Parts: sequence; structure tokens; C-alpha cells
Amino acid sequence: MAKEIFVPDIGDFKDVEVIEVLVGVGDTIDVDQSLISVESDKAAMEIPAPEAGVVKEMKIKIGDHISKGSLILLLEPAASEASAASAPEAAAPKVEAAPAAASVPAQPPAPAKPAAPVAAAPVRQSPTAQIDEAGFAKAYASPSVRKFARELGVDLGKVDGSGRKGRIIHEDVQGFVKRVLSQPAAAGGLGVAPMPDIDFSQWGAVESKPLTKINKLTGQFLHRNWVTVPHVTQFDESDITDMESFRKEMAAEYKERGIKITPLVFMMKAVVSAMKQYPRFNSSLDATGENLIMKSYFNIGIAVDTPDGLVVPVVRDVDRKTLVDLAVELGEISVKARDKKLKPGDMQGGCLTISSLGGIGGTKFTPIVNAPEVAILGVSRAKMQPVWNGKEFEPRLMLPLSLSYDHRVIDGADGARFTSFLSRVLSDTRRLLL
Ligand code: CAO
Repeated sequence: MAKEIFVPDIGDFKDVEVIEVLVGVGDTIDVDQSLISVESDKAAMEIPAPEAGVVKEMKIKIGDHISKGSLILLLEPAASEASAASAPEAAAPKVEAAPAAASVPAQPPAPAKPAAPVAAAPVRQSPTAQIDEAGFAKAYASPSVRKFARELGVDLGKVDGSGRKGRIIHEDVQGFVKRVLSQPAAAGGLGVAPMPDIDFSQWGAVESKPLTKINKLTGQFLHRNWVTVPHVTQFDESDITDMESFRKEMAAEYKERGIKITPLVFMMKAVVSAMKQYPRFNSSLDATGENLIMKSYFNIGIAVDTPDGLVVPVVRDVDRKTLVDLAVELGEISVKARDKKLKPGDMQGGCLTISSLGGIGGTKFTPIVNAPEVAILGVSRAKMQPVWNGKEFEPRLMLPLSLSYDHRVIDGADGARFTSFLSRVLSDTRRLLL
């Protein structure tokens, strides 16, 4: 038999307007589920179901005015409650089920703190921005809408209300989520305006040249790394005067054997030495972004400029090779790269990349991290500079270093420690023996 569900004791609220009907005929409802929202001049509140069951008939509609004792609906009690329904007290509205616990004042102007049950609702991962609690509290919405918004992670302060007097209703929250999800940012893009399609020939003669396969591939990786890795670039310099005089001696010796010894091989060794000192530079974030994979091998990628674009072959086990071994290998991979003979495997497994523009020029630059590596060392052209030795200026050969790193993995202090260490090793290559 259907049971009449009345408005319980709702305190000072009398003749208040029904602003939302939250259930309909045929709905199966739980005990304490909100049935209707009412609103007075001062606040809004929800009336919860005193028991579970199926709604048989609605007795009120939006716009009606109700007070304690008004009939809300007819309910067919759930099986477990059916027998208890015959008890006289079960038929009467339960005052202890008063809406106080489920109620949240929701008038628009007064900033109110959401009631505990709402504030405690889990905030799920959502495509929306973080919730501004002050704006959320001020939003003009009923408790059930607030709860709904919390569940979806929607910041009510950003939602426009289409209800009476600008009240935010369920449909407004749903519409907001749909709009956010349909924006490119939610799909992993950046939500930036597309580049306009411009006819450049309107200003003069032009020629369209297709990008090479390497240009396109490199472009994709560089773009991904540029937008997904939070970069910091640490600049430093190293006094390589002594290293250069030693290198020149060696270079003259090995030139007859067809081996070219450039500053790069010293840098490869010095970088490995710094990676051993600061192991986070020899790591990668795993796909979840929650674990660091620490590596015990030392493979260094070398950026090589070719007529078709930039490639990064990898020199393996640099820690186990001599300067001469590295010079030979560097010569070989440079030729392979420029002759397009590199295989995909030759460009995999790198731990940290060196991009040396020292043979070309420039003072410093900001290289892009070759993710999933976490750092890249940019090297510019060494230059004679006056350096103060405590008594006088001395001409010293100074090498500019630019270390870009992934700030999710490496802190600024470690970035500076790494380049300082590198600088010391290059200034005194005897340290490579330690
Ligand atoms: N300061 C001063 N001189 C330097 C130097 C430096 N930092 N680095 C190299 N040199 C000198 C070398 O000693 C050499 O001089 P000599 O011919 O008198 O011996 C000359 O510059 C040319 O060196 P190199 O470029 O042929 O050799 P390398 O070992 O320094 O570099 C390679 C090899 C493959 C890295 C280089 O040829 C190359 O392709 N560099 C470009 C990398 C690049 O494009 N990076 C950018 C990536 S982001 O777009």
C-alpha cells in the first residue's frame, strides 16, 4: 500500500517555495535521498526521504508553497520496510529525518561554508580547473546541485545558472561539463587557436618546400617534449684552457692515424662523471609519471646536424671507453648520420644528450630535453676571455655550457650542482681519473 510522505519539521521555514523536484514517479529511492529543494528569502534546503521505496505519485510541483505537514508524494515502501509500514509511527513524517544534516544554506550573496557532508564528498579527477572554494560557496545552487558538482569536480563559481533568479540547476552543471569536455584542452591538446592559413605570395615571390621525413619526425618529438616537459636551463662556463692544450697535443698525435679528437669527447666523459655523482640525471620517469627509473648504464646521445635535419645517434657505455675510442666512434656515427645509414636501434637507449654547437658559434642556447631523458647539455663555442685570478686578469679559454633539465625530476639546486661539477672536471681533466 502506498504511503504518504509529508514535509517534516523544517524549523522556521513556512510557506516556502519548491524550487526543484528531485525525484519522479517510478523512481526507486533510498532513505535520506533528497526529494525536493525548497527556498525561502534566506536559504535553500533539501527535504530527504524518511525511508526507501518506489515513488507512486507526486503531490507537489515546482512553484508550490509548502510547510511542515504538506504532502510531498506517495511511496511504496521497499520490501524490508513494508511490514514496518503498518506501525502507526512509521506513517508519520520523521522529525529526526529533518533536513538539517543534508541542508546547506545557498542564498547567493552570503558567502557560506558548505556543510560537512558536501565538503567531504570526494572530488574526482576532472577536466575542469581546481575548485575555487570561495566562489563555490557563493554560487547560488541547491545542496544536491553542490553535491553533484563536487562529484564531477566542477567549480560552481564558473557555472552560469539558468534557474529562477540565476540559480544553478543540475542541467547547468551537466552543460558545463559537456562544454569543457568538448574543448581541445580536455582531449590532451593545448586549447590554443589554430595557426591561420596565410597566402604569403600576396607580399612577394615564395616557394613551397616539403619538410624532410627527419624534419617531420624530429618536429613531432621536439614539440611533444617542449610542451610536456617543464624545462629549466642552467647556464655555466668552464675554464678549458688546460684541457685544450692537452687536446691539441693529442689531436696532433692522432691526426696521422685519421682520428679527430675534438673537445666533445672530453665533454662526454665529464658528463658521465657528473651523472655518476648526481644519479637523477641518469633516470627517466616511467609512463605513469610516478616512478623514476634509475639507470646503471651510461649511453650518451649526440645531436648531429645533417643536410636532412637533426638526428641523435647514441654512443653506448661511454664510462667504459677511452677518449680515443670515443673519438673514433664519434667520427663513425657522424659519417653514418650524414650518409643516412643510421638504423633506428642506433638512436635508442640514450641516457642524456649533448648538443654541441661549439664548432659553429654562438654564446649560449636553450636545448630541448630529449625525453624520456631528463637532461640535455648544450655546448657553445669556447672563447678567450679575461678572467680575474685574484691579482690580475688572465686570458683563459672559457667554454659556455647550457644544461636544460626536466624540473619534475631535477631541482634547480641540483641543476646548478651538476654544471658546477662539470665545469670543475673540464677545468682539470685529471679529475676524470678519480
Ligand atoms: N668550442 C670551440 N671549438 C670547438 C668546440 C667548442 N665548444 N667544439 C668543437 N670545436 C671545434 C673542433 O675542435 C673543430 O676544430 P678543428 O677543426 O680546428 O679541429 C671544429 O670546432 C669543428 O668540430 P666538429 O663540429 O667537426 O666536431 P665536434 O666533435 O665538435 O662535433 C658533431 C661533432 C657531430 C656533434 C657536430 O659536427 C655537429 O653536428 N654539431 C651540430 C649539433 C646540432 O645541430 N645541435 C643542435 C641540436 S638542436 O637543433
